[in-house]
Amino acid sequence: DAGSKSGRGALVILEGLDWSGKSSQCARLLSYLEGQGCRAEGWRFPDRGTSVGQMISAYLANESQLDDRTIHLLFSANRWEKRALMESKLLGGTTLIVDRYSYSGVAFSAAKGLDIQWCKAPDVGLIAPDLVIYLDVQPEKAAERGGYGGERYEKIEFQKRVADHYHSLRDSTWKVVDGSLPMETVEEQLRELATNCIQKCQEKPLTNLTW
Ligand code: FDM
Ligand code: MG
Repeated sequence: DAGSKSGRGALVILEGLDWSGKSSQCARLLSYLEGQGCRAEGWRFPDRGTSVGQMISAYLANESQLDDRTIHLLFSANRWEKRALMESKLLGGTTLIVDRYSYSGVAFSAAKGLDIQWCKAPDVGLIAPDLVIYLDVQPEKAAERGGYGGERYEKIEFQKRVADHYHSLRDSTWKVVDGSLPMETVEEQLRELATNCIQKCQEKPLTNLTW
C-alpha cells in the first residue's frame, strides 16, 4: 500500500531534458498513486500561474528578453513562492510529484555559462527532495518528438550542455531511468521507485536543500 496516511508525504522530483517524457510520466505516476489510495498532487516548475511565472512564460516564448541572471533568479523565486505551501502539503501527508525543480534551475543556467555555485545559491533552503528521478533521453531523440523547438531552450546543442550539467549534479537521491524505453516500462520503474520512496520517508523529517 503506497498510502501515506500516517506520516508525511514524499517530495518526488522528475528531471530531464525538454521532451524527455517527464510530463506524461508525471501524469501517469500521479493517477497510479491516486488509484492506490495515496494522497498525491502533481506540481510543476516553472509554475506559470503566478505573476512571476507569467514573466518566465513570456521569456520562454521569446516574447520578452531578460538578462541571464535575472531569469535565473525569477525561476528560483518561483520555487520560493511555493515553498510554504509545499511544506504544509508534505507535512499534512500529501506526496508531491513535481515536474522539474532546482536541478533544472542550475543545469539550464549553467549551460549558458553562469557559475555553478552562483546558480545553486538562491535555492539553498528550499525543501530537499526525497527522490530525484532523471529521465535519461539523448538530446537527438528528444528532438524527434512532436512539438520540439517551440520554446527558447529547445535546441540540440544547448540541450547537450544541459545534459552534461545534469550529470554533474547527480547525488545519492538520484535514480536514472532510461527514458528511451517503452512508455509502459518507464512507467513501471517510476511506480516502484516512488512507492519505495513514499514508504521510506514517512517517518523522516523534512530537510532543506544544501547541495
Ligand atoms: N527551466 C526550468 C529553467 O531554465 N530553469 C528552471 O528553474 C526551471 C524550473 O524552463 F526548458 C527551463 C527548462 C525548460 C523550460 O520548462 C520550461 P517546461 O518543463 O518545459 O515547462
Ligand atoms: Mg518544455
